[in-house]
Amino acid sequence: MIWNDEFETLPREAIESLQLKRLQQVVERVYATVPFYRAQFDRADIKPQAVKTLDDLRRLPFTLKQDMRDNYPYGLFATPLDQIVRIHASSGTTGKPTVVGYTKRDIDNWAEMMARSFVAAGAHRGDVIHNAYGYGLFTGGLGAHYGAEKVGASVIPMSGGNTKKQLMIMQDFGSTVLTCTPSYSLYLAEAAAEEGIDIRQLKLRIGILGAEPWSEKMRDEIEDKVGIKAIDIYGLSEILGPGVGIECIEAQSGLHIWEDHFIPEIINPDTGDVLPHGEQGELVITTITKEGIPMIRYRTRDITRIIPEPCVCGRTHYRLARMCGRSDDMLIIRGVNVFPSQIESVLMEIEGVEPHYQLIVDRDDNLDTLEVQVEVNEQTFSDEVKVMQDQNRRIQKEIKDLLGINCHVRLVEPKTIARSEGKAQRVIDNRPK
Ligand code: DLL
Repeated sequence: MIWNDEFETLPREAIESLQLKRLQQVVERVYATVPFYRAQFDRADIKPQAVKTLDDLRRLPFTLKQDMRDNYPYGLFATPLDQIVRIHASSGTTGKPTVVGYTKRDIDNWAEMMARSFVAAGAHRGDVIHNAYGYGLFTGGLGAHYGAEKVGASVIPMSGGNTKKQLMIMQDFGSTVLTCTPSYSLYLAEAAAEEGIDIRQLKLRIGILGAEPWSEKMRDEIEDKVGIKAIDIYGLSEILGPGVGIECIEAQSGLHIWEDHFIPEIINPDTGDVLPHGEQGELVITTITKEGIPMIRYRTRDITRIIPEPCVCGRTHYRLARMCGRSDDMLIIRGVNVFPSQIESVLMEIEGVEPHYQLIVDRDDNLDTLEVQVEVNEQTFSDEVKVMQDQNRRIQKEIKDLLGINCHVRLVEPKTIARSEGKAQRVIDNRPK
């Protein structure tokens, strides 16, 4: 099923001509209303009228998270505050958060994109959507909420936390769709088992999971343990919140990005050069309909590639491959680039290993060290030492084969690694800065 037949199946030429028209409008507007953009364009010696084709986009300067910080809180808003009906912010790990504002029309567009996303994921009117994304400054809760209402489904505004209550409500209210982070869906399954509930027997059909990186193997694990179809959803507060892109249930392969609202580019993160479709690099997004805080060539830091091939579902909007991590989460260990998701894929292949892990990075005698802590199941943990040793060696060897680095593996007892109600913390980097 498709929510918005007209826009989701536009032929490529129509998408591109709409994009160009909207791009020209937004560039004119930010130049006229946002001093930061005017200064950026002037410095690059480019006037809005110079954008004559979609390719001209590459002549415009990038916008960085730091630019949002420098203009904290409202400096990048393109409308006066009396037109802004909602403010969200993303929790910066250091310092001030980045602040975004939405006009009434922005909120409507967001709900439209989330409605498309729910329907693409296989949800519809009549579904009971159990929304366990956090409500608050984080965009997950309210973003999913408005979309669910727009679809006409019954939304339960659970927010995060209070896991026992979540399970009770899920059981009693007959939740059919779960929205939360992938790691929290596994935590729910585990907590259900502790309560004597078989989560697989509940009415849940679909999980719409995102806000953190996860691997294909993690999907298998979730589908098996939670008993749902697990659909990947992508978004970031600087651009919209959840619903920038979503997998369709037909293919479960790549996330359609709503190209009538966004223009995606993939760049080489070191040189800033735009890469051809299909090549992996950093995702850059330009918003072409946002009013409150339009973003011109925003560097997301997320690593992916564009899949331009047509999709079986009939949607014509390009897909983005599953995010393989963020360039700033990429660990450089003794000179080797390592994404936590690569290690996750290795771990998930190993029998008896649970999908709960943490990577501890440190420095010893000027040498980087990596310790992989991963839980094993009760069975393995009670097996003879030899079984554990074999498993340990196997993980070490597979990581060495894949990434070429030596690591220390620590198999830990079930339930020793901290569970998260939101985004999981996979990496602890103790190296001196
Ligand atoms: O996480 C918005 C969101 C809410 C998306 C609910 C999906 C579901 P932020 O807190 O601003 O916004 O974090 C954005 O999270 O740049 C990615 O690095 C990461 N991220 C989000 N979705 C995915 C995903 C929300 N599906 C940052 N896969 C992004 C991998 C993801 N990483």
